[in-house]
Amino acid sequence: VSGLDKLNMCMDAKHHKTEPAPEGALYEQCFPWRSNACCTANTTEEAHADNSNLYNFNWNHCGIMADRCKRHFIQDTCFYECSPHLGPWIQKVDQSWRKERIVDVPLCQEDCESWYSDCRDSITCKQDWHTGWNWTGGINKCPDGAKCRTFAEVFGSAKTMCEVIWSKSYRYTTLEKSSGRCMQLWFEGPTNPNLEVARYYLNHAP
Ligand code: FOL
Repeated sequence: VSGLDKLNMCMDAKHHKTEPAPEGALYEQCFPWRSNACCTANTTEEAHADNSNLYNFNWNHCGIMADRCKRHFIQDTCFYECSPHLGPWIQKVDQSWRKERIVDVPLCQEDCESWYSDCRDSITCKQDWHTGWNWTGGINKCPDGAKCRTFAEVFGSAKTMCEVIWSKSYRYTTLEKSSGRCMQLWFEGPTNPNLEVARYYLNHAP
């Protein structure tokens, strides 16, 4: 993958298109990605559903997740499925459901902190939501011995939640959106601010 392509590409994963392209009508919270997206309209509609067929993942595994918390998970799904500017953080993986993933995407502090503060009182039973569920019955249930507790109890901090919930997809930062040095889950389209952030990290690789 060339440097320029890394600024505009889709990871090789379960629902991603092979290449980014405009989408006429992305659904609700995914709307800001419409001018250039790795997701289809259908994926974005599913992203808003409980137990969507994307991963059969059940947000309500410890009772109903509050809407103000769920909207952050919907936004994370839009970001994960639609973003065309994640190239600097895409790595190959050997998983049954995807060949590539994102690792250590520097997340803007406001986005991580607001996600955690809106979810503090919601309930879960696990820190890492990628593995270790009981899938008998077709959707994820808490495994034996995993107690349902508040996010505040399970994660203890915004940093731990953002970094651990999707097994290091994100890196917590104290950078603000205005810095241009962190990736934004929440922005108002149609210009995606994350392109310039990706360009910066591509040219300042660790
Ligand atoms: N959001 C972000 N930011 N990064 C991600 O990597 C991400 N991934 C998902 C959704 N949003 C994301 C996908 N979520 C399983 C669980 C969750 C999931 C996808 C798949 C799952 O089937 N887990 C099995 C193990 C599967 C395996 O690794 O072979 C389990 O044991 O629970």
